[in-house]
Amino acid sequence: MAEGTLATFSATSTDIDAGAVLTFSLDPGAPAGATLEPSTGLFRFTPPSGSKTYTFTIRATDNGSPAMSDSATFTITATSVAPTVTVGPDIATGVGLAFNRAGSFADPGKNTWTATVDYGDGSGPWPLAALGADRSFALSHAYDRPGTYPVTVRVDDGNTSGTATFAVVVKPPVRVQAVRLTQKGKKFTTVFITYSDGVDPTGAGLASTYRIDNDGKDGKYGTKDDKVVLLRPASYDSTTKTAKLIPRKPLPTGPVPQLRITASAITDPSRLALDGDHDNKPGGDFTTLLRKGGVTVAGFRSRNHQRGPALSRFVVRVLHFTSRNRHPSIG
Ligand SMILES: [Ca+2]
Ligand SMILES: [Ca+2]
Ligand SMILES: [Ca+2]
Repeated sequence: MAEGTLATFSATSTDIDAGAVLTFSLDPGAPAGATLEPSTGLFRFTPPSGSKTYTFTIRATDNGSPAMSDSATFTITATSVAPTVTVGPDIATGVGLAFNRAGSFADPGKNTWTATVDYGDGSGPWPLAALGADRSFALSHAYDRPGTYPVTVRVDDGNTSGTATFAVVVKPPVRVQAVRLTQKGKKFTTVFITYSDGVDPTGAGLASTYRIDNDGKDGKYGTKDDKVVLLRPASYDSTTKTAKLIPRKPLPTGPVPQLRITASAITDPSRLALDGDHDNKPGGDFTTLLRKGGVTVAGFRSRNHQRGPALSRFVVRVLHFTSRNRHPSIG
């Protein structure tokens, strides 16, 4: 039988003396916790934990004088039962955003349990110190890279252990997927910015989130002669995940304007900021040059990333600005 489960039966005995009253008892040496009702012979025993064989001797004594008795010896063999661990389904979260999950385990034995959790990111198994009296535990962890991480909880009862696993899917932070320009004559009229995920329309639809500069006569950004291009009120279409910027005056395609997006103003559904600098972590402003005639910039450089909607003929090349070659801040 399984550890921690009740064994019960009634002992019976017959006495050939008419009217004899029998009293049942357990002989000394019976395992602790075993009981036998003297009058009915009801036996009860719950093996506490582990695989073990228990021996009992039940004695029936009559009320004659002298009292006569008889006994029977039997054994109960208990087997260890591994804990059953429950952790729930897979869960999604964002980079740097801790997920929280409550789990539990069941075990019929009267064990002393220890538990570990491996969050699947190479940090190794951690002890789960706070096992609740109700056999519950709490999981919480944050990941600093996108990916799918198997989380394994192991509960050990001293004899055997049980495990359960679920996956934490850490989504990459939102990025700029494409920047598209429409041109009329020799001027850009509209800038479309498509994000890789739905973003908060408040920030994405604000012109102040975006900044377009011309580099001025010196051909450099971050210098005094830079000119800020005034924008009309911006808008954001949550269906296409695309923001629309319209300069107050169409942008000449001659000088190469620079677009900068303030990362903190663009937040994904997990409220994580735009990964404008493509380091897989939220934050980092997005900067790109808006070149005419086919040198316009799209944001994604990774081949694994899905391209945005069909881009105009102006999008032919992907540029990525690292901290080495990025233009100085002009904020
Ligand atoms: Ca057990
Ligand atoms: Ca300049
Ligand atoms: Ca980043």
